[in-house]
Amino acid sequence: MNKIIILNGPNLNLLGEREESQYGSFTLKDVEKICTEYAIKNDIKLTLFQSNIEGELVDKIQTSRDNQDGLIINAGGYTHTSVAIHDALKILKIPIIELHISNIYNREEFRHKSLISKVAKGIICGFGANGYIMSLNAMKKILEK
Ligand code: CA2
Repeated sequence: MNKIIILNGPNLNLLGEREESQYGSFTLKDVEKICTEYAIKNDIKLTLFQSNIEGELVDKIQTSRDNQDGLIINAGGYTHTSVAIHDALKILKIPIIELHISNIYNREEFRHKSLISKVAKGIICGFGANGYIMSLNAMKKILEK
């Protein structure tokens, strides 16, 4: 059974509460529910983790070295700023998928730069909540090879 972790960064716990035009009306709980259902159907051991704290995300990435087969990350605003998250991901030997709910390339210029992309196998962005399932499906295919 493949083990996949999905990490969600700062402010994603607020999904569904504000900025619905940008991020949709679904909550983080809704996202976690659809991901859990997908994991059960596809025989994946799924770990879900959200934090607003950069160091907690770094800790989780570090522990994923030993206990995960693949990592999916929506690092939120840290995508564009965090050298610490970039460095932690770079050390991993497992595949990494970068995920965003919105299309960061048709938004403000400061979102066009991602420090995660340099260490990710691929990027999924702009597909709303469906991006989470798309990422799980992509990771499943990578791990089946
Ligand atoms: O599109 C994405 O998934 C982002 O990673 C979301 C981040 C943003 O900083 C990235 O540039 C793109 C922000 C998540 C904030 O989510 C909120 C949800 C509801 C209300 C306020 C913020």
